[in-house]
Amino acid sequence: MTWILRISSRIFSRFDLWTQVVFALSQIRPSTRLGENFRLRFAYACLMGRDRPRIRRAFAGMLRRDLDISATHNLWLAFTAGCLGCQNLAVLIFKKTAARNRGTAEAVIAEREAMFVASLVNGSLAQQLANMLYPICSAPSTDEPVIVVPFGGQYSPLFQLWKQQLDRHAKGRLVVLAMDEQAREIAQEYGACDIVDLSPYFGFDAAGRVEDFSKRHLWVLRVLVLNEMISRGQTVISLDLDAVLVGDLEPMLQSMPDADIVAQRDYSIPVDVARKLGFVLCCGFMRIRSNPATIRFMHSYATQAILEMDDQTSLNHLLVEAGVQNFISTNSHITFDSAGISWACPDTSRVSGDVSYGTVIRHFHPQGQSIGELKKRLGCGDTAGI
Ligand SMILES: [Mn+2]
Repeated sequence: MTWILRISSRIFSRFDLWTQVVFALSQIRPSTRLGENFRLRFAYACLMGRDRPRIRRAFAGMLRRDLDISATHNLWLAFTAGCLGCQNLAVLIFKKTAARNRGTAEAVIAEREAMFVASLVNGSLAQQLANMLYPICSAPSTDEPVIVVPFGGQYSPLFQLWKQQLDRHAKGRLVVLAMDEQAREIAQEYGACDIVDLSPYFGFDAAGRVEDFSKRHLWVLRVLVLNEMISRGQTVISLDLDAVLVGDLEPMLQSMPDADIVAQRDYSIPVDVARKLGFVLCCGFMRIRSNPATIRFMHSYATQAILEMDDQTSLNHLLVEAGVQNFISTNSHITFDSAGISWACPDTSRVSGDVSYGTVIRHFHPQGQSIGELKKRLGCGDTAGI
């Protein structure tokens, strides 16, 4: 019978019937039987319908039934409580899980999550970041933007390629968000960049890689960093490490209508927004000016990112909530107004989500290709363009 509930939840999701999604999936008992995908779907439906009493009651029932079945399951229950905007409850579940399972890997994760969520909610994390960013943001100001990129040490060959292409095609002060010790050391060796050490906010597995549960911390941390920089008057270009420049950035920006925020246009998550608007904004590439409107927007973006623990879903949800006005589409870009901000997105022929096309930025999602292969696909060998 559970397959009917699973399929129904899919159909309900398709029509944004979040209460029904929660109701269908909460019939599958215990909730440990949901499986990873349906757990994520359930959490997302909770997020989308977080103010509805029926959804909150369904989750409360699940919590009474299924809390402490396993430590791993508790981590998900706590995460889902966060999606409902109950961060204090999430912290409580994480703490209880840590205490009950001392000495296990799950306890270590739960302990760290409790601290992370609590420091997000009480503002101490934002304060720590502000302190770290103070020297960077108060350096003698130039007209050049700050270019922000997150970097985990395991991607060091990609960092080399990304940096080579950045030096060829963009101007600005590079700020590396180092996720681990190795990334910090490599960025230091490269020199000529500022480093923000984010490693204290991640957990690591035995091989020294960022542990899965804490990976998502990066997205909220990045929004908080951008928020701080924008409110201190910096123009910021934010790029993913897998968003590689293959053409000059400035001429493209110059050729577009003046906009507070320029961002990559995509058709991906959140799918419900993509269906509604016909596009989503992708956080792999953004150029954000600093002005009173963007400063105000970034504050609400930071709040939303803390709730959703994701930069892209929260950005697009803010867009849908505010509505899109004055939408204009041309061959080279789209422009629109939303949330008190003017937005522009280059056409995908210029900024793409694909490794094989896009004249200025290609934001591919690495699928284990070698660097040599990537260079070939991107058309940027060591001598190309020099
Ligand atoms: Mn990316």
